[in-house]
Amino acid sequence: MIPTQTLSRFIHSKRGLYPDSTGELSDLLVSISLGVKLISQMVATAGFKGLHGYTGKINSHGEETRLLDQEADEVLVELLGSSRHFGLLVSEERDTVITTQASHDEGKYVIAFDPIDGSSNIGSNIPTGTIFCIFKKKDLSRPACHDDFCQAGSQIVAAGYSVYGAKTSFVYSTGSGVHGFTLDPAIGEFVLTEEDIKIPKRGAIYSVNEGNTYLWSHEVRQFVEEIKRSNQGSKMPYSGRYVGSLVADFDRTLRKGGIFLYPVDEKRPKGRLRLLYECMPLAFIMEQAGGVAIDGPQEILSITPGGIHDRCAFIAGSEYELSWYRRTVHGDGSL
Ligand code: FDP
Repeated sequence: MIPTQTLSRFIHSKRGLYPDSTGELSDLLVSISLGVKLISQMVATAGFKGLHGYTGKINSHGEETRLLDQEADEVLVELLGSSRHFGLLVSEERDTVITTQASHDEGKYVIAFDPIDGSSNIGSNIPTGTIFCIFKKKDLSRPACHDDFCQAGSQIVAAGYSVYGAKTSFVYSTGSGVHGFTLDPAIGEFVLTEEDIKIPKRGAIYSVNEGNTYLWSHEVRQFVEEIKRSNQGSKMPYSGRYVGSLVADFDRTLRKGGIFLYPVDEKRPKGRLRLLYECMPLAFIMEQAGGVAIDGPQEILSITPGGIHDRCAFIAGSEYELSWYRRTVHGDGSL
């Protein structure tokens, strides 16, 4: 079969949906996908290039950084920083915002990304990924500034992620559905494999790090107990699946339904995951696919980050399980 719908052709074919489009956002997505292809190649060859080890540096989150994290960060900073579309960049790997050549003039957008999500799985042949989200500057007539990242998730103009696993995939949304692509190594192109992905209304899988059970609130513990005991109307109980790479756990939840949860706990009162470049982009994708993403009491997309590295609780998935979670943990089942 001839792969007629490559990522760039697909994106350009959708431009008709946006009469005022300048094509800039389309170019950006194609640049990001090039970064993803380069990182995919790095991940695949990291073992024999000696990139599985540590840099010896500690990042702003107090974690040891890996050589692969650093290399992937440099690829994205170089590629996106020279695109002239982004005024500023935020990377999980850097403490402060990154100024680009376009900060003062034409850069209409800002982007936040996690170059390698699931770093602790590096070297174990377990999927990792890249996550990103793009905002338009709050005021196009001034240079990009830190405040452009302090916008609620509902203002995201595009978000997506890739998974480096048995295949390399690229999933994105610009606010009109979620589309999935697979890297065809024979031609070096992402090819459309799923158009308009929708999460099932109800699933049969829960995904959580159960090692944290005794750090959770009584209500979260009760929810996880309940979901293990009962799957009403089904002969089988819910299955537990936890890869420990957010992109992989999220991607499975999106396709199969159910619930992913990383709630606040005794040791992480603000949550574990990062709001700006993990939870917000994935919440945008989840909502576009018909699912739900909350931090507990509120929708993730209604939260405005106070700082670029803020942490957050993240509970996402199908309507049915999210409503159940809200009822049990927050006494509110309404969606
Ligand atoms: P990692 O630190 O390995 O990069 O937020 C990062 C993340 O992985 C997520 O990908 C993953 O879901 C989570 O942390 C894993 O946390 P636990 O090890 O606490 O379960």
